[in-house]
Amino acid sequence: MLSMVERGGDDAREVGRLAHPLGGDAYTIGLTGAPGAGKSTLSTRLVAALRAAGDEVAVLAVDPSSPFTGGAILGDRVRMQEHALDAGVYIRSMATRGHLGGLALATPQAVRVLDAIGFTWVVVETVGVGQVEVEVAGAADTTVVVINPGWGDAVQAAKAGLLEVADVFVINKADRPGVEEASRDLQHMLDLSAEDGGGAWRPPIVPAVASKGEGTDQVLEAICSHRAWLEADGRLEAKRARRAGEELRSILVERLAARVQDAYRGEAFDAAAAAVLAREVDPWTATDALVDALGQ
Ligand SMILES: Nc1nc2c(ncn2[C@@H]2O[C@H](COP(=O)(O)OP(=O)(O)OP(=O)(O)O)[C@@H](O)[C@H]2O)c(=O)[nH]1
Ligand SMILES: [Mg+2]
Repeated sequence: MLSMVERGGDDAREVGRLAHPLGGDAYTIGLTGAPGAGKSTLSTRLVAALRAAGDEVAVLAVDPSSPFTGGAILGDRVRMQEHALDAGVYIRSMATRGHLGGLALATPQAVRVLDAIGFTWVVVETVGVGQVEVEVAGAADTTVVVINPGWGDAVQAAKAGLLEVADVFVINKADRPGVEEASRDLQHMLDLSAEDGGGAWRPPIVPAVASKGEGTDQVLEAICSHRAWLEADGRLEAKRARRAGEELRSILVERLAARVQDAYRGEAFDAAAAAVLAREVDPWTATDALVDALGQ
């Protein structure tokens, strides 16, 4: 089913249609950050912690197929091997097949399938470079942004748009110097972007050494606090309602764009363009007629 989703088209739509009524119970965690920040190492640790609690976990490692991360899929497989024999864990790398919209459209469908199958948690790992990758991770219930110690990393994260999507910050590789500086930078930027008024969520900043498993429990606690905050006062429902609206909107835009494309190739369009050229009609009135024709 995930392969169908990856390929897109009618099969993907049919899979989505069948899966949709069965889902709604999975909690999604987005994990994003610069290449090599330690996302996969951290997600392996999180999987272990969630498994220890008896939950079933799926991980989608979204591979942007960029030349810089060509080794990502193999690397992830090797790192994730400790879970290979565990039936309660499912790990898959999703390829984008080169076209950008593919990633944005296929990932939510893949999550829908894993949700329908009954995974309690779905972790979506994306490299936090590029708007689409950031958006994909940001569409999770809780989004974890992984940065590394040292001056400037937090600033880079902010430039990539990661500040806006972060619910939890992890300063991974805290065995290296510069944890304090990175934390201070983040605090400062959070102060600047903080919303006025009480009740807003302020992303906690959690140091971790994923390679040694240090800080995993604290990261999970931060995720669970954010979840508890979302679940209070109907915030999670509101967030998911916004997401459903966003999804509908993008399907609608896609559909309408396809129809516009058809109309653009039609005779009525050529006739309208000729009439505009001959000054028989102004472009706005001509467009009104074309839009009316789209609705039929
Ligand atoms: N020193 C140190 N190294 C770490 C830590 N966590 C991960 N690493 C190492 O950092 C490298 C990259 O880790 P990954 O988990 O593959 O990072 P990633 O963010 O998933 O990388 P991409 O998916 O390629 O973007 C590996 O060699 C890890 O062993 C840490 O806490 N400290
Ligand atoms: Mg990775």
